[in-house]
Amino acid sequence: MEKEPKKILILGLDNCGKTSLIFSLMGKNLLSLLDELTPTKGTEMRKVKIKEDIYIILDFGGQETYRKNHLENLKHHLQGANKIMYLIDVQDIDRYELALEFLRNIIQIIKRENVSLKFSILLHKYDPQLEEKKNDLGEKIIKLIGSIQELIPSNINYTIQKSTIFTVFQNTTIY
Ligand SMILES: Nc1nc2c(ncn2[C@@H]2O[C@H](COP(=O)(O)OP(=O)(O)OP(=O)(O)O)[C@@H](O)[C@H]2O)c(=O)[nH]1
Ligand SMILES: [Mg+2]
Repeated sequence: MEKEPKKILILGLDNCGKTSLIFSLMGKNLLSLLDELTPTKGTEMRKVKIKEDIYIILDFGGQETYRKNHLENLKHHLQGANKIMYLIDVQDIDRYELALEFLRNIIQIIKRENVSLKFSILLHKYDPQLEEKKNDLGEKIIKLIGSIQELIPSNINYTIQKSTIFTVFQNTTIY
């Protein structure tokens, strides 16, 4: 008997790497990926089979024109969802505040709807060379982590992970 599909919602600002991450999870190689990527229009649904599990992944285009609409519709999508992934582009320092603001709005809706689901915050584009460099960015990321922790109420279970598509997908829980 086929297993019940798992429903995953992926949100974040435009250009933060959501569609790339999904393609990379689907096993597409990076070269084909670079050709295919254009900003996601509205919301795209992808069905992915990994071993015996089927995932329904909702990819919410992050451009400003769509974000308000996503917030309005989110409560419907939360029904039956198993997991939310929220991506922040760690290399896009100038938009950390904006990324936190969008996250804040999403958290409010989750609180209001009182749903229980897994919640992962992904610090994305945490490429291997960033690990090696000890620079300003490291401090900015630590501050960003602090802001995320302040924003999320303690009764919501979440993890903060770093991720990149520039290795075979790497995803390490750090908090
Ligand atoms: N350095 C780096 N770049 C990445 C990574 N993941 C994705 N990118 C790049 O980020 C850019 C945007 O990727 P998309 O996957 O289209 O971003 P998106 O979040 O789906 O954007 P919207 O569809 O507009 O919401 C592309 O040029 C990708 O190659 C990563 O791990 N590291
Ligand atoms: Mg996209």
